[in-house]
Amino acid sequence: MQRKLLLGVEAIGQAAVDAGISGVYAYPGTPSTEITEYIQSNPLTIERNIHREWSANEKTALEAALGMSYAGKRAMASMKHVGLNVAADVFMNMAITGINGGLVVTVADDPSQHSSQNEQDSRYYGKFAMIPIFEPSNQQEAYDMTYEAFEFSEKTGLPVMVRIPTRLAHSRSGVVQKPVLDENKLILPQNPMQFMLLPAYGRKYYQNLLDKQEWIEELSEESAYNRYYEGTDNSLGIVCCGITYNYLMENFPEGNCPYPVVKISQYPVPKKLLQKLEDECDKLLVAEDGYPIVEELLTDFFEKGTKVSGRLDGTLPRRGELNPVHLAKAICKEHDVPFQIPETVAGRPPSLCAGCGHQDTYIALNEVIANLGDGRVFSDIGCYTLGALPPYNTINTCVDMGASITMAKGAADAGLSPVFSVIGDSTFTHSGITGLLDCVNEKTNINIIIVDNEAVAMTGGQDSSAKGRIEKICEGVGVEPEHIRIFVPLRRNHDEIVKMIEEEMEYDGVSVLIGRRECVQITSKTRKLRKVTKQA
Ligand SMILES: Cc1ncc(C[n+]2csc(CCOP(=O)(O)OP(=O)(O)O)c2C)c(N)n1
Ligand code: SF4
Repeated sequence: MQRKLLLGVEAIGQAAVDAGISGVYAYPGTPSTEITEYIQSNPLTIERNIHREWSANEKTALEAALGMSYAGKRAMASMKHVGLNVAADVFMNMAITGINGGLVVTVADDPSQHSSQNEQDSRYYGKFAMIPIFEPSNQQEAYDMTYEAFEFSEKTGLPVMVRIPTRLAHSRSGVVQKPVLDENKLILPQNPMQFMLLPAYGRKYYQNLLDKQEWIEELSEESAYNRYYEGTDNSLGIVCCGITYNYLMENFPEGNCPYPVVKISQYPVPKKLLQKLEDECDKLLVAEDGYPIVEELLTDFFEKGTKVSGRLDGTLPRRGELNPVHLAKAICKEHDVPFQIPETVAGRPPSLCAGCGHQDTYIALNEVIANLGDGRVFSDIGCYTLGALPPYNTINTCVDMGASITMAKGAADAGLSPVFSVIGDSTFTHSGITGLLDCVNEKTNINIIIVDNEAVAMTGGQDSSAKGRIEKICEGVGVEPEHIRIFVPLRRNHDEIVKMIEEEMEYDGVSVLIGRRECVQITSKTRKLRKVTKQA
């Protein structure tokens, strides 16, 4: 079989294609973005014309994936961890409806918050929804487990979550491929009411989900990905979840870890394997790259039982991603080669690119608000969030996608005036439109600046879902056309932009100012591409 050198995210994309998916549905978000990008550029995907367009947000993505599963075909939805908050409604409910075609939800978590607002652990969501979770420990498992997840989903009738952290997503290893499968045929669910969650049906289906729990626990017990490794020194037993098994074994290149180890890559947790470890060892260490979920499960509430250590008692750091050195320290082993960050990657604070239009918007806005007092610019998530840093120091908030409009509205409701919201074009279409509708309905006194660079720049320049149509959307939502203003964020337009913002600030109602200029990175990419095409 073919062997490829793949990133963890690419291994997942390749596995989904090889397993015969008919569609991937996703909204970009680091570190999950390349799963979809890999599928988009895969030759077989193109040959089969598999669905691969970006969705407007994670909720619409997961719902569409569920619809494809309803029609009997295999589908994958992919997102970053905070994206699952957006998709949580459908995620919880599809565990109850179950699936028809195999459905896999890939969620990439970001412990240490390399590029996220928080480091939440998606395994909680999987447990909350009571569905199987696959947590690979390396790239080959990322491939194998994703490939098998579709069949597992069809066998159990449940969606399967594949959870990976940033390190696994963005590091490479050789991956051996499995045979390419055909796509499923279009077949509607046998029970035409399977996806009907009126309470009379929902209660019954929830009971079905509860009834399946024992079975999926047994499947975890039998899983080839959950293993008990014998040791020679039973003074300590180690539980390693997902990638932490890799981190532990990097300390034992000969594979000679003296302590018994239970490796967990499939949930619900394999109770019997854990019981055996507890029976045979004096104390336990639990390593997991995320929250101390398994550690909490094993920690005896009344403190009568086995001593369990990990993130909760400080043996491992309470927050942030783990690494082999943490594991070495936890088992009192010297790590022979201390990890060092190469100088070329050390200390590069983020900043807006030279020539970025967001700068011109912030310079103009700063002039307008200079004498108004601080704390009135609500913002959001994207490249423009860098407006929180010097030399701009313009914006005061960044919480979750879309919150700039709704938080500004709440502050306006509280009496703060004037208030500003600065939001990107993709963030606006992701989850700003409904907030705008609230403002229109209540005639909120708010100035919304949509910094429209016609791209989802922060995640690599994917197409924005309403390119060139933002003003039409605002008008459709009910903003008065004379208070929808468009400007071009360029230094030479500074005075005009300042005047426009000041005029709208005087208006007691909803104003939308759209600053439209293409992201310069996209402009330069397009230019280079044109040059290459011309030369060819
Ligand atoms: C719920 C959620 N999904 C995805 C992301 C990842 N993300 C961060 S910024 C961003 C793009 C923002 O694009 P846009 O609003 O157009 O601003 P730009 O970066 O282009 O300035 C995305 C997708 C996130 N932080 N939260
Ligand atoms: S990538 Fe584009 S939007 Fe982001 S800072 Fe650079 S120029 Fe600005």
